Amino acid sequence: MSFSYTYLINQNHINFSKLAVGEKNETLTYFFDTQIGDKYLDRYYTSSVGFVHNTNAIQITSIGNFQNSHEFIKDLFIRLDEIIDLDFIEMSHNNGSILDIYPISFSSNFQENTVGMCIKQEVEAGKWFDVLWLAQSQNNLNSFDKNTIIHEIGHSIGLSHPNEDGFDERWNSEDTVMSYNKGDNDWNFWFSEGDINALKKIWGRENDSGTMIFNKNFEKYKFFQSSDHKYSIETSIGKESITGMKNLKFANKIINVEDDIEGVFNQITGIKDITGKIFRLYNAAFNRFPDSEGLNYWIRMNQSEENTYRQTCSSFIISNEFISKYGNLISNESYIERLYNNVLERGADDEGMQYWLSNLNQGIETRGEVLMGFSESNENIGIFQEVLGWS
Ligand SMILES: [Ca+2]
Ligand SMILES: [Ca+2]
Ligand SMILES: [Ca+2]
Repeated sequence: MSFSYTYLINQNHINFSKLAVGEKNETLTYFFDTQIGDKYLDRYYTSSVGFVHNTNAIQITSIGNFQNSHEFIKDLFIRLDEIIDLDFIEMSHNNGSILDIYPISFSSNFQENTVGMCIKQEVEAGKWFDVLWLAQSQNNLNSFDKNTIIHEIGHSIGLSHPNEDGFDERWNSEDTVMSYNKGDNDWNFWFSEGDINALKKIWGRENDSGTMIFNKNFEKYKFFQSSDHKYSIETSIGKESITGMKNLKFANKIINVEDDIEGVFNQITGIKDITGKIFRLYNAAFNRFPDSEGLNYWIRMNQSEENTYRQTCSSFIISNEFISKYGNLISNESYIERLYNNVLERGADDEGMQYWLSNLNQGIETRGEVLMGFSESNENIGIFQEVLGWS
């Protein structure tokens, strides 16, 4: 069983973090306590009687910037800031900061095995977190300490234990820093892919510069338009809005949202007319979103009647891009399998497979005609309508 970021999502917990940061705000201010010595923390929480304030509720012994833990935390926030839309600013005092971090050697509310704690604090005017973590050794910030820090910070920015059980033996700190189990080799002290996906889901992908960054090649993604002309990209965490963005950066290219996404959707004038048919053919033949220029070229060739739709399909089929997607010498059966995967995004059903296979084997249809059949099937037109935001 593979780990899913959704195991870290608990909406109640997220809501607390979101309210702490503030609606329409994307900056989390944090404070790192460098003042060594004994001190008291107050507790603020809500109960059935309303807001409660317990003065001097927790006694702690602060150890200041233990083994450069302050630098570790600063670097953690700098690195995370670039990835998620939430932004981090350090404050020199804890008056109004959202996250207060205390490196300690003692806390009166810790049990024998407690090494860290993320305490939710709440008054009528707002919410914040106190994070306590207990250094394990006298003379070096080890991987366990770092894991404790990132785990507690993870809580403050909305992550829960995997399915609310940090000890679940199926996962360890390599799957998520929110696990209480060590990794195969060591304690992990950077957010896993699952952690990052959960954080992107909660806070959004960083977009402040007008550019959003995606890990895979452009061709791996699907794009959607909504009925009110908003645009989104489908990623491993679902649909993410790209409306108002300037550029999207992929592993293999940078594309311009206005030219390359809106510019493609704007060429579609109807579901069943030639503009829609050629759009669908791009996905069927190449399994990708059309490029604006290419789409425009083939629409013009058809509208001026220099080319028929059937001839366009033949041109697609002999292109290098088609051959690289489908292979040259594959069996009829594999060809149909790939059409199901690429066009309809599902495996073949028995009845469909038999139908297309017998048409191909008996020479009733060519491979080009089968491609057109898939591209113009009701199922694919349904997918296309969803992509287009038309119903
Ligand atoms: Ca950020
Ligand atoms: Ca931001
Ligand atoms: Ca932003």
